[in-house]
Amino acid sequence: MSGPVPPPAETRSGFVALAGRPNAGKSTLVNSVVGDKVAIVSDKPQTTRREVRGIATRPDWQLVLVDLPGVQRPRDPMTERMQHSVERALGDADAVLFVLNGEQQVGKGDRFIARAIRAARVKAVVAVNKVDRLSRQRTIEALMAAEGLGIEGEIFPVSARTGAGVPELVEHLVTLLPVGPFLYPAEDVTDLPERVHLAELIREQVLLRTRDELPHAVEVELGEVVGREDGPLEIEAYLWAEGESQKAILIGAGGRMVKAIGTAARKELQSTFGRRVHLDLRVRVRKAWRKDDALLDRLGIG
Ligand SMILES: Nc1nc2c(ncn2[C@@H]2O[C@H](COP(=O)(O)OP(=O)(O)OP(=O)(O)O)[C@@H](O)[C@H]2O)c(=O)[nH]1
Ligand SMILES: [Mg+2]
Repeated sequence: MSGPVPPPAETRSGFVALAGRPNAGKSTLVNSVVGDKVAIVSDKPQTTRREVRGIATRPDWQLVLVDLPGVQRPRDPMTERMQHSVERALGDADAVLFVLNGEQQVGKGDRFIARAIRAARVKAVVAVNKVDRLSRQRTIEALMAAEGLGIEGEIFPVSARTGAGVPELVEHLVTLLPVGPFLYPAEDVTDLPERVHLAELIREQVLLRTRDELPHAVEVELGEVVGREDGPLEIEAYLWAEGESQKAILIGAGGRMVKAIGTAARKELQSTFGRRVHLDLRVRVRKAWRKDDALLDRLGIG
């Protein structure tokens, strides 16, 4: 038979919010489902600070995954805002995907999240992640521990890193979506504004190269972005540090640290946006930026 393919009779679409402790692999899982790097990932807890929606579209469904900050006790106005945004997102979603780190024992933090999900009265699914690091026996134990959390919903063993188990999980999530038209254009993979996406990819390189308190104390804000035809995308960005000693670490001996961050970030940006990038990074001190409501608003946190 020839001729145009008729559109599917019925489409499903909706939002699935990801909840879980910091470092469970929520952002990695979103990138794996979307097939593109929409959310930044690092081994530091609390990598995600702002909601990121990753969009996966097939002819008959559109799944919008809402990547959220890891749930933990707030420590300052910034983490408080992050926490509130998580609660709001759980209430607004069509379903919640609770991501557990299979490498760790189920703990107090997970039971706290399980209670919040039950209280939100939303359909839930559990993913036990990082099974690529577990033996068969330990995977079974992790699945049983997940069951002990008392979430009414299916439990899937997955590896966001290798993709194992992810298609089965996605297939199930789609069945939980309401019937309805697509919410975003089929070619979109995220709703992040380009400026935020750019700043996040730079922040990822800061996270990968810093440790202790520093990863949590740095924020990236874009300055001017100029993209002339035939020329590179010229990006100016500020790295906000909270004090002079942090600033010194970020700059590094002879400027080596900021240079390494800049080189790596430029490569990421070039491959993500498919064009040449010129990046001008400036390290600045802004005391207590995590308590600065106006700045947090501008940065879109909470
Ligand atoms: N081995 C293995 N590592 C994983 C897997 N998924 C994620 N990771 C690693 O776990 C770390 C945390 O991943 P993220 O995706 O940033 O975790 P997150 O849950 O989004 O963390 P927050 O944003 O801090 O809440 C990173 O180092 C990932 O590479 C997995 O399936 N297997
Ligand atoms: Mg994350």
